[in-house]
Amino acid sequence: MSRQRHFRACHLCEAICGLVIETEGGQVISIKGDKHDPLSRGHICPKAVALKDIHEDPDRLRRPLKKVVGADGGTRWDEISWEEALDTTARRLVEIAQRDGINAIGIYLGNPTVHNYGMMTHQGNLFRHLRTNNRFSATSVDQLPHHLASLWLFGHKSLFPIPDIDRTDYFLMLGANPLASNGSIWTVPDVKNRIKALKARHGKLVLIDPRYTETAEVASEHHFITPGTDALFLLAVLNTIFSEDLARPRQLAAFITGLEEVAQAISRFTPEFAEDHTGIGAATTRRIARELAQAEAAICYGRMGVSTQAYGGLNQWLIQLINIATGNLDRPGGSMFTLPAVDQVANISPGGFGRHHSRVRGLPEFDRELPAAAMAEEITTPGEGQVRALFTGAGNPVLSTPNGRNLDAALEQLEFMVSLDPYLNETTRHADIILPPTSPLEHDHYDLGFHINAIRNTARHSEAVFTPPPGSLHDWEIFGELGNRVAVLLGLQPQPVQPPWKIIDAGLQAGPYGDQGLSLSKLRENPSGIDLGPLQPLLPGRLRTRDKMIRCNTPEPLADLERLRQEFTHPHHGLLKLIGRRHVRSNNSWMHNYHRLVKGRNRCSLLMHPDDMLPRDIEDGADVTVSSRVGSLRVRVEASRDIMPGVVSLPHGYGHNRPGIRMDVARKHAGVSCNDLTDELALDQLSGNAAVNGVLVSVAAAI
Ligand SMILES: Nc1nc2c(c(=O)[nH]1)N[C@H]1C(S)=C(S)[C@@H](COP(=O)(O)OP(=O)(O)OC[C@H]3O[C@@H](n4cnc5c(=O)[nH]c(N)nc54)[C@H](O)[C@@H]3O)O[C@H]1N2
Ligand SMILES: Nc1nc2c(c(=O)[nH]1)N[C@H]1C(S)=C(S)[C@@H](COP(=O)(O)OP(=O)(O)OC[C@H]3O[C@@H](n4cnc5c(=O)[nH]c(N)nc54)[C@H](O)[C@@H]3O)O[C@H]1N2
Ligand code: SF4
Ligand SMILES: [Mo]
Repeated sequence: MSRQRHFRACHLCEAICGLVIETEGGQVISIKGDKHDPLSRGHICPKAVALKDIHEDPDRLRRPLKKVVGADGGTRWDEISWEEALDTTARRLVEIAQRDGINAIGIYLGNPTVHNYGMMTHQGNLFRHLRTNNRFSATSVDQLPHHLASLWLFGHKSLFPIPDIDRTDYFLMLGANPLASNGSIWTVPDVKNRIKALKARHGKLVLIDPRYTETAEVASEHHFITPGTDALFLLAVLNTIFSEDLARPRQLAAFITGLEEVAQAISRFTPEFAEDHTGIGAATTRRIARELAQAEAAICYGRMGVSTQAYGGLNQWLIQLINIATGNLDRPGGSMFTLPAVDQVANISPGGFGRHHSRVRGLPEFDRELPAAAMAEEITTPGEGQVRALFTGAGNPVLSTPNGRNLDAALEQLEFMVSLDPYLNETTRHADIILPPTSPLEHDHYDLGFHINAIRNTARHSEAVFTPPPGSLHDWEIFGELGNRVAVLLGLQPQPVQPPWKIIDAGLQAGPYGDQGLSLSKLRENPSGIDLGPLQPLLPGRLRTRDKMIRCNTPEPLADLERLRQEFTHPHHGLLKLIGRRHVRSNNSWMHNYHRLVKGRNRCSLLMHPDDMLPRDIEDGADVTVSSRVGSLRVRVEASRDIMPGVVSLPHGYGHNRPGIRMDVARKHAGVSCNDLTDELALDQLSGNAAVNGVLVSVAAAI
């Protein structure tokens, strides 16, 4: 048997590292970093080897499953043919939609959708026939505030300013831990060395986080902040920039308006007002504001910790206003826009906000999706528009959305549920039919979702490593097949389904580098990827606002200032604040079934400061009960001075001890689900994003 080398992108996180995979026969022999990849330069993390483990996992489903309820009321899963699985799914969806109206269909799409380009290019094949208001996704437990800020300021939900770390002098980072996450809305493989290089050229990384994280260890400066108070800190920074006359929008001045109005509206939010709540001294805040404003090139960036909290929308808007006011938007070494080879900004809708609202709680849609925190009530509350059938794709909302227990119970009330997923897990166990796609190594790959967020313009296409086994279907083929079956049932013409690479090839040729000959065949000749250069200033041309202006005085976040002011004029409550935690060997809820990633110390523990443990009589390593409005759970506590007093931290994505799942290794490392504590009512009221950070909890020694 001959050995073969394959060049391949790792699709597991946003860093999109280039890999060299050696195979022999049907086996993966080795997985290494690809030194010739222009973006990742050979970097990989310990998760890359999981590509082999996912592919070989005996628990990974290879055939469609159908739930069968026995005479004794017990359930079992039968393997069925693709014909039966697809026919039944299409028929049930159409029946329910025709009987109860289209809003009786619910859709939830999870995070790996964005890491699997065929799911992005082909979901429309099915969903164009299911134009329900009840669409949900992981976006509203994640980056929704980034989209909103981009829509408001730049006119398109996907126009994300990307920290140009390799050329910056000063980096103010809030609520992100790229050393564990490898970067998010910021495709920045090898981030540790890039931070080191920043410091070596006498630049500075200032990190604001309630935990002294892996990233804090390499930062120049770290400051604890009370969870959920970042808006006060950001306002204080911006306020200082205005009041000390440090605002200089430089090249942006010609196409921004409304900055003065913002300066006026925030004048009461001083560093002194913030200090009482954030825990960051007024003098420190002023110094940071001055350093940032006076640096030749500076970045302000915030991620999960400032998005999935009560002021996510306000935070992300303020972050961009700081970049704008200091002239660091669209400037080398600041936050810049990419010009990706397949240009999503040109190809997809800009997004919209609040054009309809959820039936039960009246929460606003964003980009035709409702907040995931509203999903359970839309299933359980009777009336017109109640969700009776649910399609989930690449998602595990039972573990990843607030009050997961509540959703867990709600899913049982559905009349029909189908899951496009390779695993029988906490969510898909509620399905009537599970449709498992091919393994990632069995289909080709293009990073449609992440070249657009990368610190350099690059493009790369990876061929499939293995030929899919007979009788298997890719995610995109499943969407195509289902879409056509639904079309026929609706009396419409089925459409030919072209493979996603054809769409990419067309996108490359029509894209910004098409006139330089970029095409799929060119990428195939360069399997490590093609470098299209560093990010370039692109404004105002790339703005998608109607008049190519940036209107800084966005009414919605300005109105939200009053909510903030009111909350922080009231006294404190005395409860602890729960935040999350990521680890480089884990990835959301689905990376716990691979022995080499979960072996060793149990990582699903509650971090707590000794000063909070002493008065509660809690000992290091003991079990504690953590309780919130929605529930309580028992978990082992780990004393740590790396966590701010008053704050506790528990990772999400665990809780694999539920009956009926088929993930053997994960069950043995079950842990508890942090989202059995997070609250579906705790939202950023502005955006509808889930506030999974800063959840009020009490902790007591377990009895
Ligand atoms: N408390 C708390 N909650 C959080 C977070 C947090 O920090 N704290 N983080 C939030 C964030 S940022 C996110 S993105 C969400 C994630 O939330 P989800 O996207 O709902 O959950 P994942 O854990 O990513 O589950 C991915 C599912 O996709 C399946 N899958 C993997 N690859 C493929 C594929 O190629 N095709 C298909 N069809 N299926 C596939 C897996 O088997 C798994 O069932 O969780 C959010 N929830
Ligand atoms: N290894 C690994 N990598 C991943 C993932 C994973 O699960 N594991 N998930 C992927 C996904 S889907 C995403 S979205 C990204 C997320 O990428 P990041 O946002 O970089 O990762 P997090 O670890 O969630 O970082 C959030 C930080 O915010 C802090 N924080 C919590 N609350 C607050 C607050 O109120 N204020 C401030 N200032 N900070 C706060 C937390 O302590 C934490 O350090 O990671 C991606 N990469
Ligand atoms: S950092 Fe790790 S998981 Fe992320 S793309 Fe690179 S190798 Fe894959
Ligand atoms: Mo995410």
